[in-house]
Amino acid sequence: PAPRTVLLTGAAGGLGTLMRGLLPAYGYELRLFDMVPIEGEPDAITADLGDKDALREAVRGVDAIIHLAGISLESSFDKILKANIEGTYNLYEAAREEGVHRIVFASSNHAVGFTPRPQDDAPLDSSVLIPIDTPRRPDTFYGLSKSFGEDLAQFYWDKHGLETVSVRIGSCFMEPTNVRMLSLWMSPGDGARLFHAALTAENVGHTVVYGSSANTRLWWDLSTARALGYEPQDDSEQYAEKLIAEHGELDPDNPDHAHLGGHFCTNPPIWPY
Ligand code: NAI
Ligand code: 15L
Repeated sequence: PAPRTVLLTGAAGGLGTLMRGLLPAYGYELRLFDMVPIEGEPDAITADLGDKDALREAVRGVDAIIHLAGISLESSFDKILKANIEGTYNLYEAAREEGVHRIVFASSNHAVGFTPRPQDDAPLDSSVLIPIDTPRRPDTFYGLSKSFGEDLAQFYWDKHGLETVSVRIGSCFMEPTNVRMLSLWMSPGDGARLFHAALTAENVGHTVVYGSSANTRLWWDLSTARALGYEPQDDSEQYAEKLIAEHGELDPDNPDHAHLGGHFCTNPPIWPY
């Protein structure tokens, strides 16, 4: 049966807030989890991913989990180790112990961030799109933790039959804010469509997908996402003229623009806490 009760970790964050707004329309009943309280949500669980007892209670009785909680930018290895590596392990262990069978894991483009981006003069057909089985090339400790999360997900499928869809999210914000995001943007509406597909597709085992809208300037292959039933409705192209006027085209000689992970490869934004 399709899942109904879904634990949303990282529910206080940017993507969590967008999904709290959009996913109930698909019929999901969300249980919210974050280390910071969520205004207007007295039933949300306020706990850290390091708190195994709280996690065990949080996952008890849910049909599936969308795992967004964690450090979402670059940080020290120690902090990433606690929140993203140990935290994701703690969540999977809790899910296994409580018999939850499906997790949607928020991986990131930064797990493959050092992959060269397709050049602007390349023909935009599927032969140049970055394939889903491209070798992982993390661009940060952050990206490394997402690479670990994907391996953890594969392991829990092979060993314990716990299914995961790992979504290598591009940039999911209300609007794209730079030229790189014209290629990587996932509109919030498409984000909800993709999470819904990842929650409801049958027999996913461990499936890895790229997460973006059907952008004109797409760099990667959406076929594994489409195979889950995802049908993106949006395209960032409506923002192209304005963003290119503001920032200029991507420059092949600029190291910030050379790779899929963009400036995370050279000068990553640092998690402020
Ligand atoms: P965010 O930083 O706005 O939200 C992350 C949330 O996780 C925060 O509310 C924070 O309080 C919570 N959190 C952090 N450490 C925690 C811990 N130890 N225990 C409990 N809660 C903890 O990030 P955003 O943009 O909402 O991203 C959500 C997820 O999606 C992250 O895992 C991020 O890596 C991933 N992602 C997001 C992308 C995007 O475009 N927004 C792109 C690629 C991946
Ligand atoms: C990510 O993984 C980050 O969590 C998000 O804040 C954006 O920076 C995104 O990647 C991106 O590459 O634009």
